[in-house]
Amino acid sequence: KWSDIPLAPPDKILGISEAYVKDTNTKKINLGVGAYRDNDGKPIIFPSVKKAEEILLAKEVEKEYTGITGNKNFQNIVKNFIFNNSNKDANGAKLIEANRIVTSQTISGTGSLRVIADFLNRFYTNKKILVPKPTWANHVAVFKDAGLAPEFYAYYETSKNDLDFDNLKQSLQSQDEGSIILLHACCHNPTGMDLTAQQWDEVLEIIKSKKFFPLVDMAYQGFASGDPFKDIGLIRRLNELVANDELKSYALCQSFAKNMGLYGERTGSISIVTESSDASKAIESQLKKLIRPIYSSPPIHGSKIVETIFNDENSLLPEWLSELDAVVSRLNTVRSKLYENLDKTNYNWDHLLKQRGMFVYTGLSAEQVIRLRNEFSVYATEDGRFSISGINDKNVEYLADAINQVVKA
Ligand code: PLP
Ligand code: TYF
Repeated sequence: KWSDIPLAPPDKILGISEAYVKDTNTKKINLGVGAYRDNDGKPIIFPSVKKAEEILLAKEVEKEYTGITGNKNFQNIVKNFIFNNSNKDANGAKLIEANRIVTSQTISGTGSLRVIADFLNRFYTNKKILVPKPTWANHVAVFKDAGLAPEFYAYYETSKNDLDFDNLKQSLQSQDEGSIILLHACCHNPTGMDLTAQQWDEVLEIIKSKKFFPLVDMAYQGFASGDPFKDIGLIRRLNELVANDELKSYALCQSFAKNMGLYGERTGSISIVTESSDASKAIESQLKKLIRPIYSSPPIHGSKIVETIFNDENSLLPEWLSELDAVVSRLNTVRSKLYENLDKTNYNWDHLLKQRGMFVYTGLSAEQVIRLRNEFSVYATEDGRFSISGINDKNVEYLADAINQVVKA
């Protein structure tokens, strides 16, 4: 009977926005969901995206289905943008040239995670997937629903408000060989703390010796440095390992939701670096067989925007890059302003300045976050993650004051 179906709990992140909308306090602040807001607290459309849409509106003459894995032009743009780093990564260029990268457009980053999880469940013998503790909650949900077995590896120590690198290495070393391992390419969600190049090298050594299969999730490319070409150090390093035959294969889930502001357009991709061009052919055919009975083919509006921007190397592409840089620079400004206004006598806030991306991971307890919500109408998830694009010139002092009061008492 339908009436026997139990009520499911709301999503922890999206539930925050629902509660925020209902609050009538004019000083309310939404630091829940990781979606960009400008200094007036409003969502934006990148002007380069708007221009691309105008071009599409004028010239589009059909809305035909794209292929099951998207169209070649979009796939090539992704390959060239990320793996070839726009002609700066010779190893990636060779992999593309040798047909060793299979790319499929997907329903944004979440869709790419689900497709690769289904694919690995079908074709990879080991079902264990190691994910950092903490990680984006939906990682665990997607992997479980696809039949994989997520398990945490140490990543961050909240009591120290810092990476827990020694434990990270130890917890990977203690694993059996052959697991899948999820790596956040940059701007780790929720902590904002990434590994240094040196630390990545140490982790990659373990990955090699343990024969783990690396699955990279890159939802915030560009948000670490302001430049998407600079935020792919991990990809470059993985390409180098594959080129040197130290690693056979890895996969990348990627999204244009945040860095092009295409959230609801659901535009992203999955790429699998394979050991040979023959393997690529088989994998591509299996991806098609997997996707076809789920959603047949991906949406086309967002991917056409991406294509329009990348195909105009002289104006729209540099415009988008500078708009993205401005977004990241505003986030860094509000991060410093929040830091400046926080009372450092009772609490060391230095970790805020080391974190990158859309979030600060405050280290506040669930009780403190709940007090912020109940007493100050400041909405954030109970793990103490603040999505800082909700901060602006008008509310940063109110917010810092609220935090100071909650920390003091
Ligand atoms: N991966 C991480 C770490 C994220 O934070 C997000 C979105 O917040 C995604 C993937 C997927 O986002 P989308 O499905 O909107 O591309
Ligand atoms: O804030 C976050 O971490 C994400 C954001 O369809 C999000 O959960 C929201 C909706 C969605 C995908 C990602």
